[in-house]
Amino acid sequence: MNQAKPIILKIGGSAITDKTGELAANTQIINRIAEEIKRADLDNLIVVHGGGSFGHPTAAKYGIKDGYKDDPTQKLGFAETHHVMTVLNGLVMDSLIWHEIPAVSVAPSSCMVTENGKVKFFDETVFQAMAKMIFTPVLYGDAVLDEKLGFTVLSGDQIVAYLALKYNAEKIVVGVDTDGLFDSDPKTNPNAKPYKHLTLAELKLIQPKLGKAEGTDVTGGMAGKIAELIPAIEQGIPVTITGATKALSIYRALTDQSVLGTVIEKT
Ligand code: IP8
Repeated sequence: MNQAKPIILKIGGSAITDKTGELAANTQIINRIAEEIKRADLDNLIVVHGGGSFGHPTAAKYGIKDGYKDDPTQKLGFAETHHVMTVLNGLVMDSLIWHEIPAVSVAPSSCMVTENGKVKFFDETVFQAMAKMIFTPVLYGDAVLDEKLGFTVLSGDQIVAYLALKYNAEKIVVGVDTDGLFDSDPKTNPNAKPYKHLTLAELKLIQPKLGKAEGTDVTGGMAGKIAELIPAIEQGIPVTITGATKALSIYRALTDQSVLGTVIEKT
C-alpha cells in the first residue's frame, strides 16, 4: 500500500486552454505537462485541473455557481457544464495515458457534494482504493450538487485544498499561465515584479491586488483561487505557483528543484 503523503498538482485552466476563446484546448501544453509528469515519476501524485474556456463560459451562461433558481434551462446548463469538463478531462486523460501514466479520472460531481459552495461530503472509497493500487487520480473543477443551493461550481483549487488537508499532502504545485505571482499583471506590465517567496501573512496583504482572470472565470480569477488554497497553507502545506506554459517548470517544481515562481509557506 502506498503510505507516502500525496503531492497535489493543480493544472490551471488558463494554461491548458485559451481562456479568451470557447472550448479551446492548448493540446501542445497538455502534452508537454504530461511528459513532465511522466519524467517526475511520482507514485504519490494527485492531479487536479481547472476549467478554462470549457467549464467557465458554460457555467457563466447558465448561472451555475449561484445555484438553482427554479429555471429548468439551468438543469441543462448544469449537465452541459459537467459535460464540457469531461471533454477537457478526456483530452488531459488521453495525453497522460499516451505518456504511460496510470491515470484514472475521478469525476467530482459523482463523489462530492457541497453546502453553500464548500465540500461537505466526499465518498472516498474508490479514491482510497486507487491510491492503494498506485494509480494517479485525476480530478477537475466541476458542476456539483449542493445541499443548500441545489447545485454550484466547485473549483479545482478548492478540491486541491480539500484533498491536501484530508490526506496531509507533502506539497501543492499550481501551474498557471504566468511564472508565479506578481505585484501587477506581467502580461500588461513588463516591469511587474515577481514574488519569489511569501509567508501566509504576506500573501493575505497582497491578495486584494491579485489580478482578475483573462476571459470568463466564475471562480474568481487568481485572487479567488488563492483564497481557496489558504486553509492548506494554514496547515503548513507549502504551495509553489509556477508557469505551466514554460518548459520544465512543472517538472522542476514536482521534483523539488528551484523554479521560476512563487513559494508560499505558513511562516
Ligand atoms: O478552473 C472551475 O474550476 P477552476 C470548473 O479550477 C468549472 O476554478 C466547471 C467552471
